[in-house]
Amino acid sequence: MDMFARHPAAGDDRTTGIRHDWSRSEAERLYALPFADLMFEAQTIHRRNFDPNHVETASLLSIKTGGCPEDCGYCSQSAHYDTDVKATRLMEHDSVVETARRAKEAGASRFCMAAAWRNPKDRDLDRVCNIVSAVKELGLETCATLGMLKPEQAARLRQAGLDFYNHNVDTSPEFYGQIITTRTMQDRIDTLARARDAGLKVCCGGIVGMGEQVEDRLGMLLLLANLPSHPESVPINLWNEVKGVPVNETADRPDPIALVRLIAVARIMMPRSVVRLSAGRQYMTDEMQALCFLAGANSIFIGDVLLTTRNPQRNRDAELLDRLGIKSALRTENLA
Ligand code: SAM
Ligand code: DTB
Ligand code: SF4
Repeated sequence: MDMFARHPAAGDDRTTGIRHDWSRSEAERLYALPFADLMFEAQTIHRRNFDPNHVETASLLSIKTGGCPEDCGYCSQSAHYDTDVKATRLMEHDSVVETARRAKEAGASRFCMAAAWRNPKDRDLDRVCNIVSAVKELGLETCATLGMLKPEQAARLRQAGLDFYNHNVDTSPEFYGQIITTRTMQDRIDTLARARDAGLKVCCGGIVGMGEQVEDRLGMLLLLANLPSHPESVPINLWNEVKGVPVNETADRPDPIALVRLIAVARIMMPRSVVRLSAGRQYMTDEMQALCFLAGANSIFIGDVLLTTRNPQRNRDAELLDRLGIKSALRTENLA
């Protein structure tokens, strides 16, 4: 199937395969392909753009946990819900840098620092900028996720050496209002544009398994793929269960094949983006993860915890990648 033959007009670059004019019917048609055809299409595109035997390893640290004023219905860190997470202050500079150093030793190539803020205060941003510069000096790629940014804040982070800004759309525009009321989808799109304008690379994706329909998952991919530039990183999170948050009432974990199909559609619609199999790997079998890598996922978070929830143990990941012959910075020999 040649999804490019029908698009000789603007937005269609036949040499790179990068398009920003995906229609819902195209996304639905891809998603509904016989599994073998969908996987073949995704693998073909994946191999054209990436080493199919390489997976990026990112490490995550919550540098400021809990007490967040936003009401994201899936999140353990929102102050609106009674969860087991205790609020902390912004971590000390040296402990963040030491954690980053250990993450590098353990096989991380990117270090992502997350703060439970609606947006950073300028005073806090000064401290984060110093941390970013020090982490960058360790030879790690740097990523931060700090909530909404003003244009000058994005510029300062870039100057400090930040490579990526993570800010997720989380779900489809249609389902969004059922999950978050304190921040609009347009607020998120504005922050993404500010990060991009400041020269930051963008990491943007969302969550599945919150009770959304397949059409919402495809709606989220359409939103991402039709942004003015594709995010360089697209994290696909499977909701990691958290007690005490409203998403418990609606949560519905997708059937594994449905998730593999979604990853394949993301790969086809955003051929050059690194697709991260993000939260929720703790629920996945090795076989399911292997299918996700075949479908085009080429990044994972390593480490036993994400921000407040669990991730597969590092030795399980190292063994899985070894069994699949996948190269990464994470090797069994650097297991401390
Ligand atoms: N506070 C910042 C913000 O939301 O902009 C940054 C940190 S926030 C935890 C980053 C992203 O993690 C969220 O946008 C959401 O997509 C994802 N996330 C949060 N809790 C999750 C959970 N329980 N399961 C899966 N993904 C989750
Ligand atoms: C993203 O899309 N997933 C990461 C990162 N960006 C910041 C966060 C996952 C958090 C999972 C829930 C937790 O551990 O609290
Ligand atoms: Fe706050 Fe981010 Fe959690 Fe939303 S996802 S409640 S903004 S920490």
